Amino acid sequence: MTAARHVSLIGAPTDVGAGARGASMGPEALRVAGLAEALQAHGVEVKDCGNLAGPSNPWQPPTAGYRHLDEVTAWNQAVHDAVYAELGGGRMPILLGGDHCLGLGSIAAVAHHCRDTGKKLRVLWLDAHADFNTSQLTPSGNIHGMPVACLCGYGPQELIQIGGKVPAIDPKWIRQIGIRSVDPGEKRFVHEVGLEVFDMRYIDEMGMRHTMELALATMDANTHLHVSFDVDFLDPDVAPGVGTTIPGGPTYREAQLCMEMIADTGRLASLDIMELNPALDVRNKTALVAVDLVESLFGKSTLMRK
Ligand code: HAR
Ligand code: MN
Ligand code: MN
Ligand code: MN
Repeated sequence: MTAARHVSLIGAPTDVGAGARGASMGPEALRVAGLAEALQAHGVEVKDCGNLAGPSNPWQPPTAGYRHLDEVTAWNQAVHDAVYAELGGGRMPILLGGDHCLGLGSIAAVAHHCRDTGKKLRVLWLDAHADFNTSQLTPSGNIHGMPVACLCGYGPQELIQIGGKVPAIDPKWIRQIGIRSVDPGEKRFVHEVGLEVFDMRYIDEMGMRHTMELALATMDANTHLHVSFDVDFLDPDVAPGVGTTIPGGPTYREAQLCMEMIADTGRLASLDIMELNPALDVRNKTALVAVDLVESLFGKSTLMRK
């Protein structure tokens, strides 16, 4: 819990893994929306590490099933190194994306840190998409549709080895929430590997409370909880500023409950805020919603509870 009181913001201004340009402006939009100030207001000490540097987006078609593999690799290596360094310094990294291909470097670093420290890892993947494609299965070649598969060891060698161990994580450590867009081959692969997915049908039928109770079950004092928050998790009415809007996502209140229940565990130790695309947003509304939800992740609630 102490690490969560010392946060490091790490900007990764790139859209090399995405199918639309603009997520490269995400880090600055989150800063403009007051992310650091909002965390400080909850007693969090915030260090803004500024933005990482990396190659520009060449905007090329796929080669052998991947778009921009070299550039995606360079960015993910930079993200891995920065996230790993902040964790080693006893701080809680918050990665400001950037497209979701960078979830690979971030979580590979977290897994690396957990190996160093003997912690158990639980990953909550909040997303409209499973991001479990491979070069064989992808309809687009966009690597932001592949990071979860890469983390589980299915992907190109240069990406899957970034955290120093292949596979970086076990699929059993992942819980996906909010899923409502999965490609046909990707769907078969998700089942084959046995990913635990709480899709929108599940949330509709069982409710967010029951969903989160299950997704957060069986953690203990030695668990490092990582949240990878793809902003397209949210319903597009709430969060239009993303490249791949999928209707039928969690409402504002459902998303708040999701974040509040994560906060209640006291186990949150690292976070990604990904896919925010200011070029598609309306008066920075989506960034403001993201900041509001992150406040809930850090314990803001309507009334004092404890
Ligand atoms: N599944 C589609 C593809 O692979 C779209 C993936 C979109 N991914 C994100 N991140 N926006 O979740 O191309
Ligand atoms: Mn995603
Ligand atoms: Mn090591
Ligand atoms: Mn998504």
